[in-house]
Amino acid sequence: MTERLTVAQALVRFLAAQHVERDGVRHRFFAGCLGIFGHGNVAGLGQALQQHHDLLPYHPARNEQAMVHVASGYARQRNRLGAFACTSSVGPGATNMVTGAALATVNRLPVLLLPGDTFASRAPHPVLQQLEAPHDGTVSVNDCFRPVCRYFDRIARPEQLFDAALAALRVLTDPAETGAVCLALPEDVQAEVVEVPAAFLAERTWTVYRRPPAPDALARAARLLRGARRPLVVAGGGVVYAEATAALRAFADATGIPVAETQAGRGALPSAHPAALGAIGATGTPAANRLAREADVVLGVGTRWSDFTTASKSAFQDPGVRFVNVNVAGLDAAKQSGLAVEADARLALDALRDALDGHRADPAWSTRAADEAAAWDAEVRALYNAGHGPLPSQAEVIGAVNDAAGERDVVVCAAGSMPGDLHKLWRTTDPDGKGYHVEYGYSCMGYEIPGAMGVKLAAPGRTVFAMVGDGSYLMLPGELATAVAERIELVVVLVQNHGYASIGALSRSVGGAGYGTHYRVAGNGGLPVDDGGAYDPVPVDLAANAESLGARVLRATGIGELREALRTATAHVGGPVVVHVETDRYAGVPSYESWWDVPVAAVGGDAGVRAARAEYDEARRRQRAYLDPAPDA
Ligand SMILES: Cc1ncc(C[n+]2csc(CCOP(=O)(O)OP(=O)(O)O)c2C)c(N)n1
Ligand SMILES: [Mg+2]
Repeated sequence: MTERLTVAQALVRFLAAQHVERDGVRHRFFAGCLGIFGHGNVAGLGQALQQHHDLLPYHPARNEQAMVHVASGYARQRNRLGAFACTSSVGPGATNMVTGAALATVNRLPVLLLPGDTFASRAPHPVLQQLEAPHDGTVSVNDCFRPVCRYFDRIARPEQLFDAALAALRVLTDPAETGAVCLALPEDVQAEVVEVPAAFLAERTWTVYRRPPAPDALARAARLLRGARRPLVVAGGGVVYAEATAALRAFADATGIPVAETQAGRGALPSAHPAALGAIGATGTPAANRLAREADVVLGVGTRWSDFTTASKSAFQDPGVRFVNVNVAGLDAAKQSGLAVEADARLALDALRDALDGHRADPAWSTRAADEAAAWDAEVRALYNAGHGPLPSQAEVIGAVNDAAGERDVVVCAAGSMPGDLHKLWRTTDPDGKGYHVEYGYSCMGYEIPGAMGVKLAAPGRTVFAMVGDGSYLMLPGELATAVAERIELVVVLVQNHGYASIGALSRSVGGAGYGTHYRVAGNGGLPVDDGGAYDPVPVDLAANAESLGARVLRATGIGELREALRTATAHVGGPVVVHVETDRYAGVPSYESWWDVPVAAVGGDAGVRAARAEYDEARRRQRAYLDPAPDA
């Protein structure tokens, strides 16, 4: 049995019929389609979406990059068991999605991209917005998606749809392979007829099986952990995605092994747990970084070992340190010359706990972890209540938002100085680890508002706080209008410090005096010396900007007013609220016994640059290669 449909109609009906299942729980995979129409998709996919709006809801967006961020935020909050499709026109609409694709792929989040493409027939070429490549007739701008997607296909003939669509779904629903997937759709092919077999349109379920650890690998990992004198767990995003937070808690309780967390893994073990050391690495707590320095066996669970996690490979200094990597992805399991345990995080943690059979870490080591964690907690309290003036510090703003957030509420952030401060300071409470959502794989300015919209669509029962710097806000504020149109309730905390405080501080640390990191009148953004705070900011009014997009805006001066505004904002229904607060850009949270490899000019520059280079050379001496293989016996 077949049906005569356009390629676009067949695709929309296929997407609506896809389901995903894990642990016996089954639901639809696609929540809907986000999009912006142009000549490359309005007639083909646009017609199909209109005809089948009851099967696959369509949400018009304002910027193609931002709509892919909405999809990423959604997929992450759904632990990768749900996704959005995103459709764009040809040309600029399509390339606007490339950054979103990279973010999704770097963070291993499923999003399906459906850019229009130029004519497969080539009859009217060159069409509006077409890139002409004199050397290659098969190239279009959509080839930019190849390096940033986990699967790329171009449907040049209608019958290719069946094979391409199934390949796309296999990758999207595989936790080890997932990321952005791109099906480029030439605009003529979208509207062409294809005989569609009924089986292609039938309900289909993609089961995510939990992969158990190989018995040999498990036995070796258990032996290593038994022999460890100073073991440490590093929990990454994989713990949360695998819904393994309860297993992690049980593992920590049974073994007394302290737990540090990456950005994506933050909240895997709630802050109040005695084994919780919080953030590790370049933006880590002194508690985690001190224990990491001495750890001899490090059990990384669901982490990709980014430079921020390893403090650019300086975090672990024990000369004999060895790694055990539990990961669904072979790429990550093999890192740091670790013992690769390619497995689901929950099954592996449960199996390791069983294999350790009551074995506990040295009580002195566990007690030390609890003492360090308690000392750090006191430091957080002090930073939250610093009473800095006349403008408050960013840490105090974070403290006020943390206090306003309920146990299951979510904080979202991505770039600037806030991700590091949140990593250190945010007190996590949600037992499922879904309360902390900092996109730090791609750390993409502009993610905060659209990413938070995706979170809210995935978790309507939670209050979602998007913490966004002024620089990040200016990059991509337009989706606020979409949040207004779609009545997506968000609390956006807009932290105005008149420029790039994070990069300014980084610049000063490399002897650069904050060059080019202030927004200034007279176009002098790159003043030669730091002005120590007496700067003359550009008179932009971002609160008025947000208001103009239809958001409710609350202007807070100081922490008292901020707390009041947050109370009002969290009670607001029916759309986004923006709380605008100004902070002191120079009142930063320090880095605690850590380092980030940012190379300093080896020649040239002034005395400041030379001093920074000397410091850099010194720090590089602590960088390790982690080439020693884990012993296999
Ligand atoms: C799209 C993008 N461009 C550039 C960067 C590099 N970058 C990281 S943070 C930052 C400044 C962010 O400014 P703001 O949002 O005001 O936060 P603040 O640093 O002031 O806390 C820049 C330019 C980035 N992460 N993403
Ligand atoms: Mg700023």
